[in-house]
Amino acid sequence: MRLRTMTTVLSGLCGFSGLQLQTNRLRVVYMRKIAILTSAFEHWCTFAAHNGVGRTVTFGLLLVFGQVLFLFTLLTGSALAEVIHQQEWSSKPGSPWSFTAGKPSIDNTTSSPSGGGTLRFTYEAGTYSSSTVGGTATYSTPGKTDLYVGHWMKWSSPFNWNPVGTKMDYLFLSDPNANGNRDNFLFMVQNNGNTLTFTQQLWAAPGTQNRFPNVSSQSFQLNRWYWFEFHVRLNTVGQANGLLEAWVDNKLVMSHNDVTYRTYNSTWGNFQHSPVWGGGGGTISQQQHYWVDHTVISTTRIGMPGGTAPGDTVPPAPPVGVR
Ligand SMILES: [Ca+2]
Repeated sequence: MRLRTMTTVLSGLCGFSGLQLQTNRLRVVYMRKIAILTSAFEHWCTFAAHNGVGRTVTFGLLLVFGQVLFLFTLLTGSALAEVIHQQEWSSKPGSPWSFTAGKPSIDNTTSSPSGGGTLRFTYEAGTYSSSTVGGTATYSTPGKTDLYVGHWMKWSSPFNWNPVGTKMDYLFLSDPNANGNRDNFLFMVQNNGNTLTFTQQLWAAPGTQNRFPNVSSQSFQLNRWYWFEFHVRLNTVGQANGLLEAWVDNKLVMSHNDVTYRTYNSTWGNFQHSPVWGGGGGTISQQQHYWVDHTVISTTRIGMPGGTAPGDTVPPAPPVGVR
């Protein structure tokens, strides 16, 4: 009876906290643990009652209470530490989102893996002498040193890739340096859809720092949704020890642990869907689009919606002694 009550309470707690896949596994482990403990405690209570072991019962009770308290802290702590924001793009949200005037737009006609509306960036046909962008969507999330961002993305077909780079996302530090500029980085696609590039832009160290897939290569097709996710942990100021990971469709493609994200003390600040077509001009032969959906900003791994649970990304060691 107590076990059932405990399990019900915990289920309710876990359900209410809206934990994601990663924590689901954790909570299953702890629910099992707590169920076993509760069951053992009940048996002990019965034994103690029959044998008049009052002090031991009290001690047992304290032990179980401690476990429950620990579990509660763990679950609620995880819930608070997980998803900061999730956006389904059924309409343009208010603060802390902000948008360039009139664009991008909400598109309810394109089907997406997460359903409902999508965020659509439009590039008009023309020959451009410099970069162009179909709008910017900015989410302000200051105070974080470790951040995950994930979203669906798709380019229309046909689509002219920019000769230099077709950008997707930017992330800026929350504070400016002494000259009023913020260090930032971006992700873009180069080489006609065949290269995913990370570009760090440090004001104190002019000249960009590019990083490329070093785990698995990745090229992008048109008219196909991809789940894109990245993880960035700030470096110690003065040390090149920042962490960068990127996944495409849940596959780790990039993992670097020697990135300099900042040269002065600050935290992550503004995330942007800012698909700048550029770094240089070029010709767009006809109107084309870039779509985004299900934008998630989190402090832990998000994982592709509907995909397998994200776990460790280190492949298992090859079997030994198999003939
Ligand atoms: Ca949607």
